[in-house]
Amino acid sequence: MADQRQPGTTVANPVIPGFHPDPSICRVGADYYLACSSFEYFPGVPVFHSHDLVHWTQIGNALDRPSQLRLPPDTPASGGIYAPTLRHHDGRFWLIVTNVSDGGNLLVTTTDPAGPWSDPVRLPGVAGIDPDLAWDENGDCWCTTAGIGQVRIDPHTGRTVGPAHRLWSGTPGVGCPEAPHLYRVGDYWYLLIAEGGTERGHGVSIARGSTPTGPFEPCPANPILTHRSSDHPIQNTGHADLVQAPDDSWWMVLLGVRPHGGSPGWHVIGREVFLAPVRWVDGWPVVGDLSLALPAPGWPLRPGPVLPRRDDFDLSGIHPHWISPRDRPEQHYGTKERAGWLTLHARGGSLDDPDVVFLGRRQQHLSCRVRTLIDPSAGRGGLAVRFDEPHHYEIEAGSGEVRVLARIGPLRTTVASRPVPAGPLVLGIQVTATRTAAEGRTGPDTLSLGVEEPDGAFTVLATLDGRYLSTEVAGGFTGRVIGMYASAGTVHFDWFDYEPLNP
Ligand code: 6LW
Repeated sequence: MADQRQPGTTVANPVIPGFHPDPSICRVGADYYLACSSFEYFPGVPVFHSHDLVHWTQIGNALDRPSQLRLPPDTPASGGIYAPTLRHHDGRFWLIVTNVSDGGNLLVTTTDPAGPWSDPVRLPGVAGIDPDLAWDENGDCWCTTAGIGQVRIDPHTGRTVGPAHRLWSGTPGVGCPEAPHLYRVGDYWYLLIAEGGTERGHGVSIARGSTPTGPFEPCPANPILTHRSSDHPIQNTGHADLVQAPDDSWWMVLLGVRPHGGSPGWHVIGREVFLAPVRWVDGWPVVGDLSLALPAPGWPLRPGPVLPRRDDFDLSGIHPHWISPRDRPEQHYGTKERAGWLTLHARGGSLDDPDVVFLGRRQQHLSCRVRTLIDPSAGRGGLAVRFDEPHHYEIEAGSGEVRVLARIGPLRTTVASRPVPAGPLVLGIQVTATRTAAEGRTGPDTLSLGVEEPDGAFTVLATLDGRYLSTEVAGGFTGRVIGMYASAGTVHFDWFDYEPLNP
């Protein structure tokens, strides 16, 4: 087995920051592909590519057409798309996933993971979330779901073949067995699961058997990974998938969070993708160091992709990282109406409304600055940090003024306002993470919302506590998304800057 350590070399974990939970990975030759959950956002299931497991580039979204992804208007925040499994088999990529808000499990395929992916094959006979796909030596396809249950399927038609059966309930006394992935490694079939719930008790356990249908013998060292009851800076570690590198080393991708501030610790950008080395001892996987500075894989690292700092909206298409709640109809979102600008036509009247016209990208860094040049002369709109309908902060321009608005649960308030001259102006939000070792009651970060003056100086209208836009307050499975919206009429945006800052 290859040496997994390069003395003195570290790379940053998380390898995919921001809300990208439930990672599933596969390798084809020298290329790795990874997919994650997307919940109420359209398009759904972001797909990433990497050559080294460390630097990832989003190449598309598996579900990017309404014929593949319907999120009805009553889809709640954190409804929609849960937990894909991505596999390569028989010359094709297969992705199985659950739309909890429209028909349950579905499967799409492609020969190019950047897309397009096929229209979905539905699996009405497969109950449960977190579906996994595995093919045995006979070519039979096994679909394993949270619980942990299993049924044989015909992946071409979505029909089940034979009855479903229960495989494993996880470790006695630990709840929520979920996120199964089934693999053949050497002489055994391995059943990897998450258990303990996706919060602080999360963990990864494994069992093995001689057939894909069991019986399965739990690993005596379970959980093979958990940070529960520890003061580790990465918490909620679980929902993992395994991959073997071309040099025969093994790796785990998993979700984890980075809580910040005082007790109880708030995580604000959701569950992120972390990487950990794995070695096999006596036929069981042993998970190595999982830290914010990860020992580099034992192969040459290529330079990582440069994050697009500015989106200029000069092309007819937009980057795949842009997402919108529930749908993104062309009549409300476009880059052709005014050349070089993004045009938004309002539908819902505010971010409180499920049909708000909002185009955002995940906040991926604990500290960052975003700016946009808005022309609100034919409407009203602005720049928002969205968690869900009852939790968002925004700075909004229109009718000769800018206002900072905050919605926290049942409370909605205008925090500050000021007149501005007519015409385009730059709105900005700076997110500043609290330094570690914070006092007991310090929040995770602050958000300063303001406008840029003609001389380029940034005037802050309000600085708000970030804890109210966190999973610990809002609940659910997502994280912050920052972007542009329209609340009345037509609003144009010339560009959008996202700049990571050192915490
Ligand atoms: C997902 C489940 C989980 O279906 O959270 O962490 C759920 N694990 O496996 C939503 O992401």
